[in-house]
Order: sequence, then structure tokens, then C-alpha cells
Amino acid sequence: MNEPRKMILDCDPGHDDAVAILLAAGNPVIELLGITTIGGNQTLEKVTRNARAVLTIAGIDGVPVHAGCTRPLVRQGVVAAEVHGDSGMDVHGYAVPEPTVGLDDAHAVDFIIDTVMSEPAGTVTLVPTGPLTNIAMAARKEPAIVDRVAEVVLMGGGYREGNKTAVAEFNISVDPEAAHIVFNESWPLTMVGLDLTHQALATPEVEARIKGLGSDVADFVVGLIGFFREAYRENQGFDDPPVHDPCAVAYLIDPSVVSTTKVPLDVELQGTLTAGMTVADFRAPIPADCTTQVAVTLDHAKFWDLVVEAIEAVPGR
Ligand SMILES: [Ca+2]
Repeated sequence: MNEPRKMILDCDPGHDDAVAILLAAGNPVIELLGITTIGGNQTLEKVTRNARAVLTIAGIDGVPVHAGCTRPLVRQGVVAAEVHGDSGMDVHGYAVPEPTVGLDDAHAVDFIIDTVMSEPAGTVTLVPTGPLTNIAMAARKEPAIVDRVAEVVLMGGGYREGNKTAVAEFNISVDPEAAHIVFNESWPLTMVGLDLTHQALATPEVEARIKGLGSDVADFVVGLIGFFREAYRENQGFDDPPVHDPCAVAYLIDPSVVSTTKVPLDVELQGTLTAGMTVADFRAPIPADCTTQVAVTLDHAKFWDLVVEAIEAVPGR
């Protein structure tokens, strides 16, 4: 077996972030070095509390939680209460407990820098699944991390579609300036965007399979999917909710779950209609030194196998 893949999950839980935490914590290929939080789906205070609650439900201790930036670099913060509820992680039919997992003192940006600088070069992967403010701040505060990070695998953007606007995905549109920094650094970057994550549908079959596990953690995930299904039906016209964020973790666990193609990427900052759009330049030839790629096709069965196995593997309360 290969060395574990060391990763930091930078997230804004968030229903799909919660599943990403469970997948990262419950899969043996991943060594989850820490969870950092960023204001996004809800305020920093709420998403940080939610991250701690997920670890509490999963029975995971020893993974530090560090709170990060409260708002985007330039713009005012916006939340997604219509998709994630007032708490940021509203659940159907399950009482989310008071977190017993604590909050660590260091700021997320400093934790990211210190971890990348202290671990061997080329071993730590950053997996952002919220707005990119913390990652951009870390790259600006300590530019040496850029060469030391193994890769950045982010959930955000899309090369064909948006959800916040016609062309902008939520995470990127919240802090496009931060995304611009992250997309233009020289580290290898994989954009797991809506083109891919809209294939990660939690179908009734998937939901029934998770329910069948019959554990407290499984009940929690079924409750997450239940709320998310309703929110996506009402707001986005989906029958089944797309569970975006664990797709980025799944790619890190097993790249065969997600096909990719290399393409130069950038982020639009100015457009009246297009601010926050991730622009993929598919014109041939793709430059040989291109360091960015996009996720294209998801192996739906393999993906949900990984998620279900992780839900089973975490110890629970
Ligand atoms: Ca997220």
C-alpha cells in the first residue's frame, strides 16, 4: 500500500462539506492533518461549530480544527442559507449534538503555513471546499508554501455552468479575488467543479443504502441528504441533490473515480455578468507547462462506494 495522502480540508460545513469530512476521516488512504474553516455557506462561527459537530458525531479526535477568515478579501461576505439552512447544516430528523471536539487556537492561515512548511516538501495536499480566502492568504503570507504543496484539489467553479449566477459557482463567486490568487499560483491545481459534482447525485438508492447501515452516523448523513434534497428541489430544480465536496476528496483517494483534462484556467474579476466565472481555455494546443486541470466525469458507483465505506469506518459516538 502506498503512503497515506496527507491533506488539509479547508471547508465551510455545509451539508456536502460534512460528507467530505466523513470521507477524509474514514478512508485509510487519507491522513487528515487538520480541518480549517472559512465563512461561506454560513458565517465563520456557524461553519466552525458545524465542523466540530461532524467530528463529534463521527467520533474523530486528534484532528485539529482551526478557524480562518471571517470574510472575503475584497467583497462583502454572502451566505447560502437557502441551500444550507440557518445553521449552515440543517438536518432532517436528526438532532445535531453540542460539539465536544474543541477548537484550536492558531488561525487557519497560520496552521496551513506551519503544516506545509514542517511536513516534507511535496507531501501535503490542500483540499479547499469553500471560498478560497484562507488559501490565498496563506500563499501571500508565506509564498514558500506554493512549491512545497503537493497539489491543490478544490471544489469550486465550473467550465460550463454556474449556480450562484449563470456562469459563477458559489465558492468562487463569494471571493473571486482569492480564487484568482489560488488559480494563478504555480502549484498543480485540480478544479473539481459543477461539471463534475452535478454527477454526484444522492439518489434514493444511495440514500437507502446509507440508511441501511443503521448507525448513528448513517442517520446523520440521511438527515443531511433529506434537507439537501428539499433545498435543491426548491432552489435549483434538482430531483436528487448533488453532493459536491466529497468529490474532491474522492479524487485524492482514487484518481480513477474522477477523470480529468489539462486546461489553462483563470477567474473573471470584472465582468458585469461574469464576475466569479472560472474561464477554461480549451483552444489547442494546451501549453506543455499548464499546471491546471478540470474534473470531467465521475464514476458514480465507485464514488458512493467510497462514501458508504467511510461512513461505516468512522467510529461514531
Ligand atoms: Ca463547501
